[in-house]
Amino acid sequence: MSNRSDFPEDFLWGAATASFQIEGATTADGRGRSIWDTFAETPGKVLGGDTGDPADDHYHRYPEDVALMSRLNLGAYRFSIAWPRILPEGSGKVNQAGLDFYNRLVDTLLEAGIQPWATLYHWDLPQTLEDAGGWPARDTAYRFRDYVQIVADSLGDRVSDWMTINEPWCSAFLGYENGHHAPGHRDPAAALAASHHLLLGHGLAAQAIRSTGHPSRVGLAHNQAVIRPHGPSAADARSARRADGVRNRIFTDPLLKGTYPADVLEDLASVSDFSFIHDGDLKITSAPLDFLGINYYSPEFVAASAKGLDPALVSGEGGAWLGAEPEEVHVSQGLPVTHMGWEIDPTGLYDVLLRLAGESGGIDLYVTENGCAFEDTVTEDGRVHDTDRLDYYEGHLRAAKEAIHAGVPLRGYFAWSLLDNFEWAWGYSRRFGIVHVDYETQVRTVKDSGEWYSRLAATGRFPER
Ligand code: PNW
Repeated sequence: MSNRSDFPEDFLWGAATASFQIEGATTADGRGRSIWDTFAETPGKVLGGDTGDPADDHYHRYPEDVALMSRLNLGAYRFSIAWPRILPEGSGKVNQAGLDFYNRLVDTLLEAGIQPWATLYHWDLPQTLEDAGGWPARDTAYRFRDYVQIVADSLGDRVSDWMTINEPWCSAFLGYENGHHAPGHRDPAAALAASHHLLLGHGLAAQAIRSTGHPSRVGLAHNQAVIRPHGPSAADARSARRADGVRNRIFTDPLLKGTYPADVLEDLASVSDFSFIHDGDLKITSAPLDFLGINYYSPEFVAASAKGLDPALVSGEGGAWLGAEPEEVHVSQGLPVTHMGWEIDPTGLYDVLLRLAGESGGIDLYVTENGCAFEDTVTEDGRVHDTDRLDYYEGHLRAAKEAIHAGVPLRGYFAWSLLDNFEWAWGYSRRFGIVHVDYETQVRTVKDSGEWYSRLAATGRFPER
């Protein structure tokens, strides 16, 4: 057994959460309403009718939760700031009590020696801004900039790393194209405009943060999809290319190159004329990033058509709205799945890290989310024996280690999630935590995966199992 570390000594070990998923206290201290309050209260949108309360009541229990992070040996904590706590109406009057909460959280983290990594938008858009047009409206990007300026002025002397937007694809497409997420619209043209305005908002927010003069770093958390053609046919390759365009390159090209991919503009010409791209926008969206955050869960296999495939393996259709043939179907490979039904394949993490290392010009990369849902129970011994989750983490972290050895500048990793939480349209039915939460009692129980992760974080070495 060698004593050498598996990870570089300064590798950052973290865990991640998001405001609406853990805070609860949705009416406390002047918080305004967000699109997720509205969506969750709309019958049929969230499984079981679950809402943002009580979640993990983290708004009141944050000292206990930071103590838990210390016990888990975390070097960093990725959390998000709820825009409607800071600006209940989306813009205008600042709610000092909201800013105070995040100031207390940041100070508590720093006292515990944990780096605060703050996401500025993890999907809880103030409802008033949605009523004024939401992300398909250009003005929302400017309102986002104003909100970010307020937060950066207040916390920028202590927050080491900012992520402007979490997963712009999810906000734009789940929110405005297929309606699975708030605000629940089904309008492809609106989704494309939303994508652009999220990127513009990112760029404007980066300017606002940098204007404070603090040495903090600016990035975002991007859920780059790992898209593979199901079969060797030219048609499947074409579907994969189109899916990659609208899932990945429509975001990474404006961010990293300051352009839009020509094939995507052509594929989508019948959906939108892209007149929402104004002169100068791409200069704003492509200002150099200090780091790139990558969220990865599972790869996706696409085929041009469901014809001839085992119907049991066709897990969904996407891209029919792209207009022209061929359509695009998602095909399962028959691998083991998590409680989300997402196939488990660590090679996807390796591939995405290699690809983005190549495309991002040598900036630091972080895995800002990776993890899995399983049906956990606290057993009679008072523990959660989540071997399946532990296997998932070990497999993916071994892939991350391989990527580092292949030269990827991967500097840290955040487990999704610190705590079981509100899993969006799935409500509380899907548990992603390395810490179990009993939603009746709010008791936290570190799962076996959490114990394992804490040992890895302390030593940089894969613990014996
Ligand atoms: C991400 N999809 O969400 C989010 O950043 C987290 O808030 C969330 O809890 C986590 O991943 C697990 O789902 C996603 O349908 C939600 O492709 C849905 C999808 C992808 C990411």
